[in-house]
Formats: sequence, C-alpha cells, structure tokens
Amino acid sequence: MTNPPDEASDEITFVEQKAGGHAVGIVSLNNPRALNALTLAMFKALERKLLEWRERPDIACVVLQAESAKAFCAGGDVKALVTTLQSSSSLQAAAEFFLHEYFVDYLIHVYPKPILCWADGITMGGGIGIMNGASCRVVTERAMMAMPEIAIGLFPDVGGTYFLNRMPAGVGLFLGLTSARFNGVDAVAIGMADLLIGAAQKGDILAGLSALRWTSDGSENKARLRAYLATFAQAISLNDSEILKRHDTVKKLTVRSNIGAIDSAMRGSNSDNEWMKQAVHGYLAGSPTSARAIFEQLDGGKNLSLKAVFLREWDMALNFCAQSDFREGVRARLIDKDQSPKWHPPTLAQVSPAEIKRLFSNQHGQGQQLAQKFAAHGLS
Ligand code: QUE
Repeated sequence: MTNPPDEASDEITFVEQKAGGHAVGIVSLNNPRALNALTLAMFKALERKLLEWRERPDIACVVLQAESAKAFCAGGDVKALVTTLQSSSSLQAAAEFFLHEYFVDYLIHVYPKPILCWADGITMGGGIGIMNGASCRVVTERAMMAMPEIAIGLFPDVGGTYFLNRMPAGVGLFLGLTSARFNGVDAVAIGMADLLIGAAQKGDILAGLSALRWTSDGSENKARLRAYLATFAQAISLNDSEILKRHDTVKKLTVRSNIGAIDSAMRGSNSDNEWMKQAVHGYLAGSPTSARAIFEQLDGGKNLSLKAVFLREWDMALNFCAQSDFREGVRARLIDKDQSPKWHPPTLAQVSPAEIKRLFSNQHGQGQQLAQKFAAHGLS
C-alpha cells in the first residue's frame, strides 16, 4: 500500500500512499527532540514537495502529521535562527527563513487540493502556521495550542494578523498578548480547527483515505475529505470551551482602545482561575515592545487581505530580528533557559513611538521578495 519515502531526512518525510488510481501524499514531521520545530531545511523540503504534488495529477490529497504523540509542531526553529543571527551581522538568514516559512503557510492556504492537518499534542506558533491554511484542520483531545511569541520578544506571525482578528471579540488579541494555552475544544470554538477527533483513530483514518473515491477535481476532493472526516468527529458544545467560558473576562481585559488601558487592566486582574492567572502572567512576563507592537499589528491590520498580511509580517519579522528583544527572548527561553529575559526597554511606558514605527517600517520593501515568490509560483 505504501511506497518507501522518496525524499527521506531525519526530520521530515514524504510518503505516497496508493489510493486506487490516485495517491495521498503524507508529510510526517519527525524531530521529536525539538518538538518538531520547523527548520529552514524542513520548510524548503516541504515547499518543494507541496509544489511537486500540486502539479501531479495522481496526487488527490495531502496529509500533514507528526510521528510523535507529544507534539505536532512547537513552531519555527527560532533557536537555530537566533543562533545564526548571533554569529552574523546580516539579516540574510532571517530573510530566507521567514521567506520560506510564510511561502509554505500561504501555499497551504491557497492549495488547490485537500490538505488534512492532524494537530495532536503541542501545536504552537509556526505549527499553527502550517495548520491554519489546511482545508481540514483536525485537533485531538491532546492538542495543546498557543501563539506564544510574546514570550520570546516576537509577535504572533504566520498569518496571526488575519486569524487572530477573526476570533470572537478580544480573544485573538488576548491569545497574542498572553501566550495563553488553548485545547482542541477551544480551537474548534474559536475557529482555529474544523473537527475534534480522538487521537487513537489516526491510523484507521489515514488508512481509510486510500478507499475514498478521489476524482481529478480539487474542490470535489476537498468536500469528500471533509465528509469522510466528519463521520469520525466528536460533537462539541461551545459551553465546553474554557476560553469562551471566560469570554466576559477576556473582553474586559482586551477590548480597549489602546495598549495602555489593556496593560492597566492586566495589572489590575484579580482572577482566581488558574488558567486566567497563567495568561495574565504570560502578559506580564512578555516583552513590552512586543505587547505594544502586537496591539498595533492587529489594530492596524484589520482590513488587510491574507496575502497582504504575510507581506507585512515578513517586513515585521525582519525588523524584529534587527532589534534586541527577539534574540534576548530566544536566548533566555530556548538557548540558555534561564527563563529571565532582560527586556529592553523593561516597561510598556518606555517603549518609544519611534521604535514601534521602526518595527512596522518597510525597510525591506513591503515584503517584496515574498511577493515575487508568490507570483513566481502562481499564488494569487
Ligand atoms: C515561544 C515560541 C516558541 C517557543 C517557545 C516560546 C517557538 C518555538 C519553540 C521551540 C520549542 C522547542 C524546540 C525549539 C523551538 O519554543 O516558536 O527548537 O526544540 O519554535 O515561548 O514562539
């Protein structure tokens, strides 16, 4: 039934599983020691394979999954990226890393064939980036999700400007400002996943893809995949979402006209709920520069198309790489692991308007390289 991997590396493998006259392309992340954090090499391999499968008439469907039960994907491999930045005076490595990451993310969003993303275990940041564009986003009861970039002095990228702004009022900004964790039920409730399915069913479900009546029509195949998976899905009541249960509190904290007011509300929060306390702590421990930038990122990005969002985020990512908090955050949390980043400046009030302006400046050309890459591969 299954061909040997034709492009195997340790970290990401590709298998074509026969399905009648068609085949299902299965991508497996397999670097469990790094919680499947995506390296530049992994993005390049994934990009090459997705572009190949896009053109292959026999490939009817693509699956993104991980071998490990612990994590689908912890994010982009920012540890490797910052290590490279530390030994270089140029942003070349960052430009290349985010170019391939955002290209893959957007390619998945506009892919003409069904993509099943199986998000089981830890799924954060860049992991959400490759999940979010899939035509069918499945979470399991073990899904542990977050947009934790503020903890490392970055911003919720990979299209966060777009998808965080489309969650129930205040929720996206709350998740981006606090790194708060959310589970599979929450993910479905806030529009970050389509279906909740028991983790134990993965083997049967993937094997069963071979028996579907695939056609040569991508839209038809998307509907077919969705209908098939729906037969395995668990019913969800929105009342079971931990986030939505606290939606009133979330709104009181984040539905405000400026970040100063949010900061005061966070500092005044006296919730005795453990999840809410952790979330507020996530905000207080995060980079003040990131906090100010994230408010502006979402507020100023409300009317952008998804494509324009990626172009803007690409410029932002490079501006963040040129500034100190991102490197310091990754150093403190992922390299030295002292968990004590020295944010500069240390308070929200000290973050200058000029610095925020710099973080949104187009000094890298409004995502010009990325726009050219989209065009070169026919992504409209
Ligand atoms: C915030 C993040 C990330 C993070 C921790 C944060 C992130 C990321 C990783 C990560 C985890 C394990 C690894 C690794 C990276 O952690 O994006 O290389 O082995 O990828 O607080 O945004």
